[in-house]
Amino acid sequence: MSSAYLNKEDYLIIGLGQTGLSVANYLSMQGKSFSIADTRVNPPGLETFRQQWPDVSIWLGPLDAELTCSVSCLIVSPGVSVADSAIEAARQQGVTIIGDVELFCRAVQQPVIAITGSNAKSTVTTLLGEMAKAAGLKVGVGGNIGLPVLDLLAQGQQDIYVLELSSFQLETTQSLNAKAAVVLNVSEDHLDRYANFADYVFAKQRIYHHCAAVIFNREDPQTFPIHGLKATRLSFGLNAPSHADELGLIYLGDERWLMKGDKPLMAANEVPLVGNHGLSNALAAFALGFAVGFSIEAMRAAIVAFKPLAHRCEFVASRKGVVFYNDSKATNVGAMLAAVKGLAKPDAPIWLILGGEGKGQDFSPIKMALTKNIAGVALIGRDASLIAEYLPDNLKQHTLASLPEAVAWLAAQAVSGEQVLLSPACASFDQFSGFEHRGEVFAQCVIDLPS
Ligand code: UMA
Ligand code: ADP
Repeated sequence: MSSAYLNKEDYLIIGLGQTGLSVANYLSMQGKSFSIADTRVNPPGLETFRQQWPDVSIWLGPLDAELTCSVSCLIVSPGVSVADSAIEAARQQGVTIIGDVELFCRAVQQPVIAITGSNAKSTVTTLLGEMAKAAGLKVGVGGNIGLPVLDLLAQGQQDIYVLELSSFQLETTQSLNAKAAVVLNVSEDHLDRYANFADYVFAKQRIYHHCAAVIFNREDPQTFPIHGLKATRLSFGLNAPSHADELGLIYLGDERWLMKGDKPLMAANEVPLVGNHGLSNALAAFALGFAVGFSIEAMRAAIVAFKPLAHRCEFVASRKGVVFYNDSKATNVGAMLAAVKGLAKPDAPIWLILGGEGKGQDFSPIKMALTKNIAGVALIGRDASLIAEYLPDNLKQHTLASLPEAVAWLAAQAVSGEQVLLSPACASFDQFSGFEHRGEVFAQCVIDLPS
C-alpha cells in the first residue's frame, strides 16, 4: 500500500513488539487513528495485531522516508534506533518523534519516580514499588522492567508511578518531569546502538531534565547531573556521608550501617541483597524514597522483606561443598564486575562463566579486574574468543560449546569451599531465548549435579 493513503493526522507506530501493541491499545482507547510499521518482514506480533485491528494499515520491511514523512507524529519503540535514516528524514521535515513513555507522561498528573542506569534498574525499581506499598500508596510499576508504561493506565488510577527507563526510552521522552530521578551507575552497554560511550551517557542523563530531585552515585562521575540543573540533590555511595544530603555506610561499633548524613537508617546485615553492590542499591532506593517523602519505617520494612529478583546473583545450590550462583542478568562487563566484587572472599575463589553476545563492549577492564579471587573461567557463546584475549595471563580457562558443558567442566574443577558464578557479561541471544532461559538452563544443570 502506498503511504499516500496515510493522513497527515495519523500517528505512525514503529515496532510491533510489546510497546507497539500497548501504544495501539492506548490510541484506540483515545479514538485516535494510527498505522503501524515494523522493520522486519515477519515480526512476531503480526497475527495478534491483524486480528485485533483488521482495518489498520501495516507496513513491513525497511522503513522508507516517504512513509515516515507522511504523518505528523512517529511513536518509535525502544528496539528501533531513532538514527534510522527514514526516522531522521522525518525529524528534518518537522515530524514529531516520541515514544510510549512520552505519551504516558502527557497523560498522568501523579508523581513519577524515574530510574535508569546500566545495572540494578529492575532491582531498585521493584524495591521502590515495595516501599511505596509499605507507605500505604497505590503504585504502578512499569517500563523497561517488562510492562509497557501505557499498560499501567489500564490498572486504574494510582497515587504514584515508579518507572524503569532505558536509554532508548529516554531518547524519545521530553516531558518526564520526574518527582525524583536517578542514574544508578553507568558502564559500557548497548554500544551497538550508540556511536560512542558519551552518546550513551548523554541519553541516560536525559532522565534528570526538569526533575524535582536528582539522585546520583557519588562514586560514579557519569551519573553526576550536569551543572545548572534546578533540583534538590541527594547522593549515595559506599563511603561515609559527609552531610545530610548524602547517603552512605559507616561502622557503628563492629557493625556497618546505612546512614543519611549522621542519621542511622538500618544495619547492613539486615539488607537481603548480596554484596556491596546490593547495599549501594538499598542506599539508592532510600534516597529516592526520601525525595518523595516516604517514612524511614516504611522504607526499612520494605527492604527487610524484599526478595532479591531471580537471575541476579541468586544462590542456586551447594554441590560437594561448592556454592553455585546464577547472575544470568549480568549482560555487561559492569554487572559482572560488581557480582565478582560482591561475592569475593579470599578463602572462596570464584569459577566464572563468561560469554555470549558482547554487544560491541570493550572487554579490556576484565584483564585488571579478574586477577584476584578468581580460580578460573569457562567461556561460552559467540564472543568467547574475543573475551579470551582479555583474560589475565596464566588464568585457567577453557572454551566450551554449551552452558551445560561449562557447568560439567566447572563441577570437575571446583573443590569444596569454592564458588561457581554464571555472570556472563554478555547478552544471551546467540544460544538462548533470553537471560531467564540462560539462568534456568544453568540452574537445572546445577541441580542435576550429584550432591
Ligand atoms: N525490532 C525490529 N524492528 C522493529 C521493531 C523491533 O527489528 O520495527 C526488534 C528490536 O531490534 C528488538 C525487538 O524487535 O530486538 C524488540 O523491540 P521492541 O522495541 O518492539 O521491544 P518491546 O517488545 O516493545 O520491548 C521494549 C523493551 N525492549 C527493548 O528495548 C529492546 C523491553 O526491554 C521493555 O521491557 C518493553 O519495551 C516495555 O517497556 C527489554 C530490553 O532488553 C527487557 N531492554 C534493554 C535492556 O534492558 O538492556 C534496553
Ligand atoms: P537492570 O534492570 O539494570 O538490568 P537488574 O536489577 O536486573 O538491573 O540487575 C542486572 C545486573 O546488575 C545483575 O547481574 C546484578 O547482579 C547486577 N547489579 C546489581 N546491582 C548492581 C550495581 N549496583 N552495580 C553494578 N551491577 C549491579
